Amino acid sequence: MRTTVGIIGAGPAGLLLARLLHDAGIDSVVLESRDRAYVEHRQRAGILEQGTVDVLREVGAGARMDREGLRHDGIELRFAKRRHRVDFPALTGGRSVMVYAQTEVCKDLIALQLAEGGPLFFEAEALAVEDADSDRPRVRFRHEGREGREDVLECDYVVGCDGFWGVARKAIPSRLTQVFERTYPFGWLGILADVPPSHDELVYARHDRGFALLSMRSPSVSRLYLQVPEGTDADSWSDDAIWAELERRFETADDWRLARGPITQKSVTPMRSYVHEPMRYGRLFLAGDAAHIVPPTGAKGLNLAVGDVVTFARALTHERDKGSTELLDTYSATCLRRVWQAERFSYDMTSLLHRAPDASAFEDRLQLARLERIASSRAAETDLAEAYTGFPFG
Ligand code: FAS
Ligand code: PHB
Repeated sequence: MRTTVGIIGAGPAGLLLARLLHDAGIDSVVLESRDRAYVEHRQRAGILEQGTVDVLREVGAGARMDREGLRHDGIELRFAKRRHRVDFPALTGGRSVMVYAQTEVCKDLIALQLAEGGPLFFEAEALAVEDADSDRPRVRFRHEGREGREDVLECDYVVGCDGFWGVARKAIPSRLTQVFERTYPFGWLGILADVPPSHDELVYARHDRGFALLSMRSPSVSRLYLQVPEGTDADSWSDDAIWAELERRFETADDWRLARGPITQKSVTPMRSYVHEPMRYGRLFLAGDAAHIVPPTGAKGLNLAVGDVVTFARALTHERDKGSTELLDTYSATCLRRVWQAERFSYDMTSLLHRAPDASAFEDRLQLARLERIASSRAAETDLAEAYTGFPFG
């Protein structure tokens, strides 16, 4: 098979890139190792920055998002039984975020791609990227598990959108790469529950017993998270224990109450900060979780992936239209500037709101003082609001 851009992975990065290229008249082929149902039901992100919302509308994948998504103009910070609302439009000149799950974004992009886009192969596992430093990179892959039978996709460019555990990154010689990593001694126990959200905006709670997050998927489905020790088995927590712990960590001085309901899904997500530099090697480009991971406290994961593929699509269109590779040549540096800002913000939010297992009373006080500062200083609050609503693309 031959194409201009070989895309490995049908997560939000790969799917959106295929749409952007399609709209620019550039052909591509998407290879995804899992089946469609798995990709469409894999619980992940839930917050879309304004920039992501705008791009999804541009590629024609905004209709259901605009119908079913929830525009949020703020978040609540909760600490020491206090409640502080951060008003995004007032602090950022009108910006907000959209609550619309990654599962739904993927469903919308897949439907569009299958209806009018280039080839999208599910159960097509990329095995390796070859000749990335030539002008004819190739992806060796196995389709539908046909043991022993391998296929080859010849490309002008390959974009690795294959996530943290993908193969694309491995094609970059380690002598040319630098990896920056931080792991955390805790993770998130996440639940889906069939109960209307107990608050109309997201609540980020810092508590001596650990972090908690109230989010949502719809007016009838809540999504909640609890900080738990790393390596925790989700099944070791009973539903009652989860609700009881959430109630403790969201406690306030007023009569706010957390409504309980049937838990339909629970899982534990490990926490990691990770950056792979460079994000390009020859004709191979990395985008999204294939190149960088952020802890989800800043709601940046999916939005960073979108920024990368917007930058790549612009660069390739520029090369096609102007015959100049300047934007392709600066792709890695351009993306990494935005990636490091998101890494910084996600790390700051994580260390602000989570309690390390060996935290001292001094560190507890420092966290409360930082939260107090955000609650009483417009400058500090604005910094958070600007970062949360999103760093500009490119
Ligand atoms: P993805 O990982 O989404 O997609 C990569 C795709 O490549 C997958 O479909 C995979 O099957 C495929 N693939 C892998 N290897 C392949 C191969 N060899 N051949 C073919 N295909 C291959 N972010 C938030 O903001 N909020 C959250 O709550 C949140 N929760 C998360 C929970 C988890 C468990 C994880 C892992 C991430 C979470 N994130 C969250 C971050 C998340 O949203 C990611 O940033 C986002 O999925 C990144 O999108 P992609 O780069 O497209 O990678
Ligand atoms: C989610 O809704 O899944 C979500 C929201 C905000 C975050 C992380 C996850 O910071």
